[in-house]
Amino acid sequence: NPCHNGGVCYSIWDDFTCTCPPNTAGKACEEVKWCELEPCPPEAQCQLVHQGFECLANAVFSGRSSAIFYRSNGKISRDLTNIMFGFRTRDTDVILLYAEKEPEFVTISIHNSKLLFQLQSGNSFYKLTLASSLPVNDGKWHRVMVSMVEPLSQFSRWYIDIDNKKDTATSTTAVGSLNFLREETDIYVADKAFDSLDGLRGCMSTIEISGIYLSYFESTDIPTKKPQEEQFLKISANPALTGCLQVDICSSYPCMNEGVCEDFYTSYRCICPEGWTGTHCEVNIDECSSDPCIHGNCTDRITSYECSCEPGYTGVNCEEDIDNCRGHQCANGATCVDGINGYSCLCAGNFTGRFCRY
Ligand SMILES: [Ca+2]
Ligand SMILES: [Ca+2]
Repeated sequence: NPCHNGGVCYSIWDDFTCTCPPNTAGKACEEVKWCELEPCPPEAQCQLVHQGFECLANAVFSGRSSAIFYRSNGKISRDLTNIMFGFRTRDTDVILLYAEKEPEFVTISIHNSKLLFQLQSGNSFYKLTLASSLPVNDGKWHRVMVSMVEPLSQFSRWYIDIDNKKDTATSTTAVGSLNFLREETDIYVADKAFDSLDGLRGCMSTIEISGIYLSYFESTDIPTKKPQEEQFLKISANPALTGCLQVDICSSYPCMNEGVCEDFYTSYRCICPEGWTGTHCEVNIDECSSDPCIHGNCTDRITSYECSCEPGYTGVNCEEDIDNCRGHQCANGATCVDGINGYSCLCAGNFTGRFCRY
């Protein structure tokens, strides 16, 4: 049966045709549209790879305890000549990726805010170093590719490309490939490799090494067995925490009324100026809620309120009864008696009238 993956074969003249099951394509049903089977966890994105699929997601790291280790499944045969990934952090000195099989090793780190790639491989005792010229720890997503200039050669110069040619560098000397990662070499992602450095606080996308991904998901997370032969396996037991935001959320200014945005990689928070509250500082705090105007109506302002007083009252809170006897008209020794918004005269002797004039 020339039809793969359960396809049904029909003879036609001197040829054949296959009726392919859904999710397969090609003349002999040899191409499986793995991602149409929706094999990945809901938070992941399915990516077709050679003879299989991979589940991609961004992971968030919060220090040493979240480091993840990988190892080749022993069946990787392709040459490993490049590494690609995205990250975002505000760390100035941290290891993003590290692997060693003495004397060969590879390190991708942030050192003094610059991205640093170090590689010693092949039979070369030369340690190749490439660094970015721009700082990369601004908390925004950066895309990194490091690759052999001549991936078909045993030894080659390497180059680094950050943010799609925004920042590039090429080494002057040649070293070997990353093929030592095909053997029993632990690959540490976001680990504290040196005692002086803390673990990564930030996000990393799924790392890709020459088309093979370091998935953040275990095989138990994925009901469909990954069919591709060549794989890096996650060997550390602690689950990766996915859910890092794709974008630098604060750059879209989500906080209103001059609130300050704080970015926690998986979420953000607005620190509101005085007088404002709510998730995005969109709520004007009601300073009238305590009914501060004793004899008047309250109007809410920003960090303040204003009282418009009933006739006869004054003061910030309309608490003061205006002395209406000021300049009173009570005549002939009468005594003025203050009232609300007016006064009366208490006449002396036999005087009468509103103002004791008679
Ligand atoms: Ca207010
Ligand atoms: Ca009065």
